[in-house]
Amino acid sequence: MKVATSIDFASFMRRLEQKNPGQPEYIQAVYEVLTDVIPWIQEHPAYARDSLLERICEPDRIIIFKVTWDDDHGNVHVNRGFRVQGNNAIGPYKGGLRFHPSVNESILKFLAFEQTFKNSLTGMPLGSGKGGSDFDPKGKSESEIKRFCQAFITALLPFIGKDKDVPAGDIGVGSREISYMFGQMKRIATIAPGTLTGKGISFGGSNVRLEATGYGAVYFLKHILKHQRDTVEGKQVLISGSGNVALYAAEKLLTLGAKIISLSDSKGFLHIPSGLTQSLLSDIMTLRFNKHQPLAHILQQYPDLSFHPGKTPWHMPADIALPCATENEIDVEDANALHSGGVKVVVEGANMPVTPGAINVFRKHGVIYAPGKAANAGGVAVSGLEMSQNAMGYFWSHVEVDEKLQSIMKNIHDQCLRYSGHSAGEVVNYARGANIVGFKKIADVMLAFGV
Ligand code: NDP
Ligand code: 2IT
Repeated sequence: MKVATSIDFASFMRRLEQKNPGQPEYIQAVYEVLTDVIPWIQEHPAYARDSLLERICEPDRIIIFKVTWDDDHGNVHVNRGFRVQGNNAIGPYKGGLRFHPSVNESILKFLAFEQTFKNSLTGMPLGSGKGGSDFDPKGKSESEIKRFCQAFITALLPFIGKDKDVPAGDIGVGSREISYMFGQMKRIATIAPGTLTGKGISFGGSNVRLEATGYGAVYFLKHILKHQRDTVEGKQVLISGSGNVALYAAEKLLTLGAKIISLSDSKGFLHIPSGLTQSLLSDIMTLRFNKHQPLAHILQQYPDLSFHPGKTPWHMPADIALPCATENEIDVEDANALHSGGVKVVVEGANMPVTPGAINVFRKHGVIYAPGKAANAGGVAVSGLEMSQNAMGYFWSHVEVDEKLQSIMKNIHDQCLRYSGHSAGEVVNYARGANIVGFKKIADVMLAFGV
C-alpha cells in the first residue's frame, strides 16, 4: 500500500474549486490557511496521510432549513437558515450565528473553517461551527426581530445541544437576539443553559462575554507591541465597524491611552480628529446597541464631527488599524494607503477582513499582520468559559473572567510567535504561526481517533 507523503497545493486548490463552485469566500479562507500549512506538511510528512487536509476542509455537515415568520402587517416571509457543523474532533461544534442579507453557504463555510483553527488555538475543547440566516434585521420592528428569532431557533433546536453544537452571536446577533432565542428554547423544550452562549448575565451568561472579542483583540495587540518593546499608549488607531467587536475594542483602547480617530458602519465612516472620548463612546453605544440606529445619527448630538458616506477610514494617517466590521474590507489599494499613512500593525477584530492581496502588501512592507483566527479568539474563548460555568452551575466575577481572557490571549500570541518561523530581524508572521498551531492540534486528534 502506498501512503501519501506530500500534497500538491495547486492541484488541491483546483479540486476544491471544482467541488465548491461559486463559493469564493470559502475558497479564500482555505487558500490562506493552506499557504502556510502545506509547506509545513512537506517538512512533517506524517501529516500528509489519511486525507487529513481534505477532511478538515470539508465540514462534517450543513443543515439548511426554512424560516417562516410574519411581519407586523400580517405578511408572511420566508428566509433561509443554515448551520454549518465544521469539525468536532476536539469538542462540540461551536461558533456564532449571523443574520445578514449576504449570508449564504460560502460565507458560513468560510466562517466555520476559520472557527476550526481559532477554537483550536484557544486551547479549549471546542469544535467549530457557524450558522445564521439571510434575514436582514435592518428596518425591522422589535416584534418582527422577536418573531424571526423565535422561528429561527425553533427550526434549529433539534440540531444543537450543550455537548453537540453550541451557537452564539455574530453580525446581526447580539444580546437582544440571543435572549429571544434562549427564551423560545426554554419555552418549547428542556434545555441546558450551556446550549447557547452570549446569554445575559442574569440567566446564565458569563461576565465579560459581551466585551470579550474586542478586549481580546486589544490584549493581542498589546502583546504584539510588547514584543516590539512598545505600548498602545499615545498610538493613533483606525477602527472600522461600530458593533460589538469595534466598540469594545475601542473601550479597552481608550483605557490604555490610545487615540481612536475613526469608527464606521456599512454606510460610511466617522472621522474623530481629536480622538474618541469616553462620553462620545457611551453615546455611540447607546445609539448602536439600544436604539439600533446608523452611526451617522451621532452627528445630531455631535455636529462638529464628520461622517463620510460610502467611504472607509483606511486612507487616513495612523499607527495601527483594527478592522472590526466584516470580511474583505481591506483590499490592495487600502493596504497601500495604510502603509503610506504610517500604519505599522494591523490586527483583525473581524473574520477575514483583509484580502490575500492586501496581506501580501503588508508582508512586502514589513507591516505586522495579526489574523482574526488568533486576534479575535477572545469571544469564543469566553463562550467556552461560559459553557464551563454553566456546567459547574456557578459563575466567576468580572475580574476572574478578564484575567482568564488575558492569559488565553497571551498564550495564543506566544504560540503564534513560536510557530511563526521568522528569522532574527524578520517581521513576525503571526498568520503562519496561527495556521500551523491551529492545524496541528486538530490533526493530532484526528490521527489519534483513526478514520
Ligand atoms: P455587529 O453586528 O455587532 O457589528 C457589525 C458592524 O460591521 C456594524 O458596524 C456593521 O454596520 C458593520 N458591517 C457589517 N456588514 C458590513 C458590510 N458588508 N460592509 C460594511 N460594514 C459592515 O457584529 P460584530 O461586531 O459581532 O462582528 C463584527 C466582525 O467580527 C464580524 O466579522 C464577525 O464575524 C467578527 N467576530 C465577532 C465576534 C463576536 O463575538 N461578536 C467574535 C469574533 C469575530 P451596519 O450596522 O451598518 O451593518
Ligand atoms: O467568530 C466568532 O468567533 C464568533 N462569532 C463567536 C463565536 C462564539 O461561539 O462565541
